[in-house]
Amino acid sequence: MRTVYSDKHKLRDAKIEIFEGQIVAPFECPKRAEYILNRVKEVNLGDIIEPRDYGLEPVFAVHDKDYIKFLETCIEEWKAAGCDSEAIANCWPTRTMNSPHIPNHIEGKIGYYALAAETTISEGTWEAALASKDVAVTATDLVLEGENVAFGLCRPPGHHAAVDQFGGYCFLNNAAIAAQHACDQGAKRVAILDVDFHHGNGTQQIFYDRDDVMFLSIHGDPMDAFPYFLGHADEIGEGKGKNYTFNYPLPPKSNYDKWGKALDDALLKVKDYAPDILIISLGVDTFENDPISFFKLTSNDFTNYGKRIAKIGLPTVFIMEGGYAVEEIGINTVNVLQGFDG
Ligand code: Q9C
Ligand code: ZN
Repeated sequence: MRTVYSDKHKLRDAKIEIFEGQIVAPFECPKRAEYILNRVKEVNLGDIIEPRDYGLEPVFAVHDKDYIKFLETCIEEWKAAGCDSEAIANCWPTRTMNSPHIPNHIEGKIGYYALAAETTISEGTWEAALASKDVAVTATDLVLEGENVAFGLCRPPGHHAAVDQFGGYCFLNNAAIAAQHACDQGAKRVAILDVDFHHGNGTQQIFYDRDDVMFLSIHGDPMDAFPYFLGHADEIGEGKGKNYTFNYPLPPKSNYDKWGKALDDALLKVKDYAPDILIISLGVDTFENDPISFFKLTSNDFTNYGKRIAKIGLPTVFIMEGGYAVEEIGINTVNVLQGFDG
């Protein structure tokens, strides 16, 4: 299968993350994409191609216009306010203080648009996020144009990004932008299966009331894992979208036995839905040695589930999301893709 990749991901190179009460080097770092790309080359997975430039149109089809403006100008505004640092949120419209007014000051504005504090906005972040969505849309177009599968090596990831919020290392929701693009190109039904360790809260929110995009997610139970406030089994969609969202929250230490049962159920639902295209939000932070997650999948399990996804026989786009065991991220990611390719 072909891999879509852009060097521009390197522009997202933040120096800090807030983790367990400390300032640490970000888990979501440029080395991740390097390891994946190297593995793609090492096993000769297929050609590696540059993304096409889709501009902002597919972004506005999913995200709020003022949110996009904010992402674009955030770091400039932050510096103009006298802060010589990466932009980071430290106050929010919380449950008891949530008027609809969006503050003028960048400190208030970033709180309005942030869903968590761990993720900074650094110089170059916006440009990298733009390239990442181009990678996702290009991979999707390859499949819409007739290839049976393609891999979008996206970085930064996207599935936590909501209509007008960033966080969890995500800025633009690459998988959602890709799915909406497929709809706009004439797909009648699209399914997004999110196998990242974390719940894809952003993707869920974007398509929650829609029946033309099904969303399914297998993830660490939000009672115990980020993003904490979404991803419960009783979230099933609303309005027309009722019964087009499916969540499979799993407890700490879940192994492939347990995880695979959720996958089987999700794949049955996808098959019944018979989408024109399947988008996999591919995070490999389900790995047993992932530093920030709690599932127990082994490197071989990734190959196995790639095969299981291929078995339902749908045109499939893999969109890279998380995975933070950097040394093994290339092997685990490409194992899924090779499993799919057989
Ligand atoms: N104690 C993605 O995988 N922090 N984002 C978790 C764990 C945020 C993950 C803290 C993790 C975001 C795309
Ligand atoms: Zn994740």
